[in-house]
Order: sequence, then structure tokens, then C-alpha cells
Amino acid sequence: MSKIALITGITGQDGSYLAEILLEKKIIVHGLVRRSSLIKTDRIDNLYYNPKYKSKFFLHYGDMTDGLNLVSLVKKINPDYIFNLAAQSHVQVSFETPEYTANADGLGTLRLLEAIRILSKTKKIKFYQASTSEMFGNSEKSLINENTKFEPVSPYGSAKLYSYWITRNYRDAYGIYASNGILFNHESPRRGETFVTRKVARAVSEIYFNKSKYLVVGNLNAKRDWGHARDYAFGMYQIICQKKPADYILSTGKNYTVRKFIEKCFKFINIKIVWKGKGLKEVGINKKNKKVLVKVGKRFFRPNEVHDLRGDSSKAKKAFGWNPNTSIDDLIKEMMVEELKTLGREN
Ligand code: NAP
Ligand code: G4F
Repeated sequence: MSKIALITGITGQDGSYLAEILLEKKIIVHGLVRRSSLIKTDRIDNLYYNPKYKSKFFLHYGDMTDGLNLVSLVKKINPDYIFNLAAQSHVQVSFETPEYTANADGLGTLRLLEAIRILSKTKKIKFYQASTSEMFGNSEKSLINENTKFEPVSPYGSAKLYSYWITRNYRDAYGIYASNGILFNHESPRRGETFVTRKVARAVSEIYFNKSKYLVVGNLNAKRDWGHARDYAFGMYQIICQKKPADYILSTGKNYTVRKFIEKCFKFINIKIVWKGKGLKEVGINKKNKKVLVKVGKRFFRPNEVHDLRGDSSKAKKAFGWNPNTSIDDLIKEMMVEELKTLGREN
């Protein structure tokens, strides 16, 4: 008998990669999709309309803020695995919608865990929670591991920390197989367009095609540990395959500033950026023709910021051999090639 998985957040970046991996592993995949006035299944249409997966891939309307809906879906689908990836996942937006973020990202997890408990599935269903490096805030200046203190500095980080703990609580109290993957930033051509890597790749490609004059960003000096979403989705699958539930960090162990990421994307189109000025007046200039290609905009700064994130994933490496296979340069290459291809087609 094939195993059955339910993925919340299946229409997102990670959900789409995870669905591909599970289907390849012959697992039947059910996904939770929010109803909206526009159809937003672009990232999974290749699976949904693939005849190969006709009786293996199913979508259901639902929402993390609707507990009755979650209980009835868990009952109907009767999954072996639940991957809880659904979230309002944008940190800056969480400052503007803190209550909604707490509801979807925090209480949503509780609703799913309660569904497992109420339906007496505590011995059947394995649960994966999409936890985040954002929960650490600025508590550690060097390498972060599973024992590092949590000190979130955003409504998003705080809501996710509640989910992290409620996952552990249900594991300890009810014996549910429930694990946290504490993932550092991971990107891809499928990344949402308002996250910094995709925004930069897109803007640099637009500049290449003369569709845009310059890029406007916020904090150039924030450092992130950026990996590839495909590698991290495989790590999620590996985490849920372990004999015993536990919490694991997935990260590359290397980090770069937003500034460096921008320089690397411009380098891909043979432009060298030099920086001039300070703070909001700082600009990135094309060394060759002195044109301003990067500006700093106040609106992209957050009320509070995580300055520096770098993770130690040695626990995952030791337990199941997980490795972030994609270097930052290969990640940028893939994102830039995809962006240039898409814009080239539109030209
Ligand atoms: P994403 O692209 O923003 O996808 C989020 C998904 O959640 C989308 O499918 C979205 O649906 C869905 N969703 C949002 N609110 C919902 C609600 N109320 N009910 C049902 N579904 C809802 O995020 P991602 O990058 O794939 O990340 C996946 C998960 O990992 C998230 O929980 C995120 O917080 C966490 N995480 C991400 C990273 C990272 O670097 N990517 C790092 C650590 C943790 P729509 O398509 O309808 O918007
Ligand atoms: O790409 P970002 O918006 O990602 P952020 O805030 O690190 O959050 C992502 O990673 C978390 C894991 O640590 C996930 F949990 C979360 O769901 C999400 O996937 O911003 C990265 C950095 C920040 O320091 C931000 O201030 O880039 C800085 N930044 C500078 N200019 C910008 C911009 N971020 C965005 N989104 N847009 C800018 O123009």
C-alpha cells in the first residue's frame, strides 16, 4: 500500500518541491489550497496536469485559520504524514498583519495537531513542522545550532516559535511523531517575488533587458545563510523518515550580505557594482558607465531586523547524511538563467 501525505502550503515554493520529491518516492500527495479569486497553482500545475500522477495527486480547499476544515480533511484523507508548510511567511508583512500571522502560523499548527489528537491518530500520523531560523533573532553572533537560545524579533518569528514549542509539547504529551525542521533561508527560481533574492534576480534581469532602470532595496548589510529550496525539501522528507522524532537545523554554514548577493547577480550579467554614499543615500553604481543601478528605500526596512544568520546542520548530516548540495553561485546562476529566460520570452 502506498503511503499518503498531506502537505499544507503546497502552492508555495517549498510545497511544490516537496510534492515532486514525495511523488517520485511513490507517496500519494494531498495538498491544501486556499481559495482565492485568482488561481495560484502555477508552481504545481506540472504535477496536477501530469497524467503520470492522475490518481496520486489531489488538491483540497482549506485554510490554516479554519479548524473544522482541518479536522474534516485529516479525517477524510487519513494521511500517514502531514507536512505543515502553510504560513504567512514574509517577515516584513508580519509587522503589518501580526494577528493574522499569529493565527495562521501559530494557531494553525495547534489546529492540525489537535486534529491528529481528536481523531485518535496519534500513533498513525507523522507530523513535520516548518520551523525557521528567524526564531533565533539576534541571540547568537556566530554559528547557530539546535541548542541556541530563541529570541525572535518579529511577529512571524514569535508565531513560529509557538508552533515549534506546541509541536514539541504534543510529541512529549501525547507521543505523536512530531518533528521540527529549523530551516535557514532557502531560495530558488520559485521563490516568491517579494523575498530579497528573487526580487534582486528579477530586477537585475529587467535592467539587462532595459525594462527597469534600477533596483530599490532595504538593509544591504543583513547577512543570510542561503541554500537551495530543492535540497531543503529533500531534508524535510529525510527528517520525517527518521525512526524517532527530533528537531534538526538545515543550513549551509556560510552566509553573505544582501550587498554581496546583489553584486553577484550583477556579475552574472557582466556588470561590476561599486558602492558610494551611506545609509539611505547609498547607491550601487555600474563601474563602467557610472549609472546608478541600486538605490536604498526606507520602505524596505523593518521595525526590527535579524542581522546575521548562519547555521550548523551537523546534527542532520550525522543522523541522515543531509548536505546542502547547491553553492550560492550555482543558486544564483539557476535563478538568473530562469529570470532572463522568462523576461527574454516576454520581450
Ligand atoms: P511560501 O512560498 O510563502 O508558501 C507559503 C504557503 O502557505 C503557500 O502555499 C500559501 O498559500 C500557504 N498559506 C499561507 N497562509 C495560509 C493559510 N492561512 N491557509 C492555508 N495556506 C496558507 O513559503 P515557503 O518559502 O515555501 O516556506 C514554506 C514554509 O517554511 C513556511 O511555513 C515558511 O514560514 C517556512 N520557512 C521558510 C523558509 C525559507 O527560506 N523559504 C525558511 C524557514 C522556514 P498561497 O499560495 O495561497 O499564498
Ligand atoms: O528575503 P527576506 O525577506 O527573507 P527573511 O526575512 O530572512 O525571511 C525568510 O527566511 C526566513 C528564514 O530565516 C523564513 F523563515 C521566512 O519565511 C522567509 O522565507 O529578507 C532577507 C534579508 C532581510 O534582512 C531583509 O531586511 O534581506 C533584507 N532586505 C533588504 N532589502 C530585503 C530587502 N528583504 C526584502 N524582502 N526586500 C527587500 O527589498
